[in-house]
Amino acid sequence: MAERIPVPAAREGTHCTAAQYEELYRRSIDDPDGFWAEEARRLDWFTAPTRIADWSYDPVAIRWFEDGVLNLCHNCVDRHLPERADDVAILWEGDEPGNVRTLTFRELHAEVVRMANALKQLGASKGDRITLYFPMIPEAAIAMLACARIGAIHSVVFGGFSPEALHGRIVDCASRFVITCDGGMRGGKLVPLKANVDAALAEGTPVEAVIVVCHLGNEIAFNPATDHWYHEMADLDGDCPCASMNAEDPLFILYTSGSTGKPKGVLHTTGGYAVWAATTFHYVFDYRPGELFWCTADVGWVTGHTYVVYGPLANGATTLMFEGVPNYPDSSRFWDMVERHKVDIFYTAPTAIRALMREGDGPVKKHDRSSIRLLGTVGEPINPEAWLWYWRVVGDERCPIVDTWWQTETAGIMITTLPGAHDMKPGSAGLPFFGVVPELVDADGQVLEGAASGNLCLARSWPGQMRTVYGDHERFAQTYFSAYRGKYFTGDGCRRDEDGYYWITGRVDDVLNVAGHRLGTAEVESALVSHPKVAEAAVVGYPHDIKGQGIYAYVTLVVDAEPDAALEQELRQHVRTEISPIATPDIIHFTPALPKTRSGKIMRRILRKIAENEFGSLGDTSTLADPSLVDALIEGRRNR
Ligand code: 6R9
Repeated sequence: MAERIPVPAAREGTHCTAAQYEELYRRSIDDPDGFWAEEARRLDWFTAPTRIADWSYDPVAIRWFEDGVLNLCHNCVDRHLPERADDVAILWEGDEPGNVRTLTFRELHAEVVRMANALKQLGASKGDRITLYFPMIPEAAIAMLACARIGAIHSVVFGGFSPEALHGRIVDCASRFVITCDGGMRGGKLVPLKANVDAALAEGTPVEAVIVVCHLGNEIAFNPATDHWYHEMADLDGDCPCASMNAEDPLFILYTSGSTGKPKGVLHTTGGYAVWAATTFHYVFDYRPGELFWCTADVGWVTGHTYVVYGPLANGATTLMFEGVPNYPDSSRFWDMVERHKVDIFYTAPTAIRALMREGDGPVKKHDRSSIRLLGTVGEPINPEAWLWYWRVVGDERCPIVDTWWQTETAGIMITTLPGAHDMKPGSAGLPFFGVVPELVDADGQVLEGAASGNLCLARSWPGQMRTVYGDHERFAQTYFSAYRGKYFTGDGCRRDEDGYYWITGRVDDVLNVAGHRLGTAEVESALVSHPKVAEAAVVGYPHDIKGQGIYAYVTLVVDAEPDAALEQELRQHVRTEISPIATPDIIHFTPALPKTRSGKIMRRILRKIAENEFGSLGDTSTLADPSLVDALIEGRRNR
């Protein structure tokens, strides 16, 4: 029996007790239209929707609230002005401790209007794709909200991605505009964002104008043909009304890795995304006015979109944005900030918890954490040891923990316990959120009942579901709806226990989850083979203490290339510049050949097992063209 930890007593007036969850969940399933029409009222609509759900998974067409009209920027900013203009909307802390800036809703409104006017002045309008490339500074959120305000579609590219990766994303959605800043700081090191944009544009893009925010004042190259210093743009203060957006008008594109090919542009639309972000934030974090919410994710990931920016602000919450990293200047940084700012709700990733756990209890205990009321995790499965450390040491066995399972594709939280409602099981995400119908399916597509393990599918649409892959609806249908007809397939394996709790076991496709970052093995492979000395590469994941999964690359070289330490270093560096430091292989294993079937298919199953040090369970190797290769690969693994 897995450990079961009773949830600490709910506070007075909690948004959802166990009994209310049962009732609301039932209603969300029996009467989805009624349920979501009601939840949609947490937003301000210019025209309230009367048509609620309209979707089909075969053929794939998904629409929610389709006759509703709204603007998400209005919902995150303007509508809070009558009641909380002077409340803090964004509390920012820079890389250096104590470098703090606050923006009230009034100030945020003024900033968003300025940025929206800047976009309009340069000719951007409704439906334009605008690429944002930022460190974690308020201007990232301001730029997102400004796009939403004028109806432009933002595509935020993580500031840690290379010029090469940025270039691919700009071209894929044909962005005519980029908003960035001179540079950012992470852990005392400068990230040259503007220089990266320059390098991306040098390869040829449709970009006509780049707005450059001055953040650090570092030296940058300035191209008068395209670049506009934001602080030098004139006439930005006039009013800028919020565009009327149909619920199904696109809100943003966010690129994410899949099992094949280049990253896909996940497209979310305005109404469904807004309802999902606002509703999940309200229930899962049980937010009350005046509380300080801190999600440590970067805005370059979906977690940053939904729980740094849109979810909190749509609820009128104060959101904390942090530019730096958990171990700078030392590994007590998170807890130092919790103490100084009196954080109420703290939401982070298992990889950060594991890294901090390794530093011992000291850095945590020396700071007062009594302000924390609720803890959360997201991004990858959390191992029970890390969960228990989070519970005992960080939360003093006082704060509920929500382990929230969801994906870029889902917009927001899908499986979680609710604080005040559900007992917790370390390592299990818990129960489905309202309207979510998980199904476990075996390899033959058979739906499994009761306690079982299988591939995790979702049987019904929910408002926050992605609508398409930008520019490639066929790929959308193929990727998510072809494995099991009539169901959305998540790509995750999962177990359901006797209490109906879900335990995500990780990806069952060729997607890696490295320190909570999604990466396709195919992406890392194509970066490796783009190096002139590499003939072939096969990349798999292997268990890594801190990162959850590490990257293991098997590489064959062209004739004359020497498999030495210098080349290993060179290949690592090559992947960093092609994709990002987060994609750097942990282990490079040079081999004269890759194990293949007689028909020439790489046998990844065997490579995975060897990388995992599971030599006893390689399964059938008799179909290999050269079975003797396996012994050599095992020998090579042992020496690493
Ligand atoms: C939000 C986000 C999605 C993949 C997902 C799964 C893994 C996320 C998890 C989790 C176990 C959790 N994942 N949360 N696994 N427990 N609480 O991370 O989106 O970057 O698209 O990744 O992350 O494998 O399929 P994204």
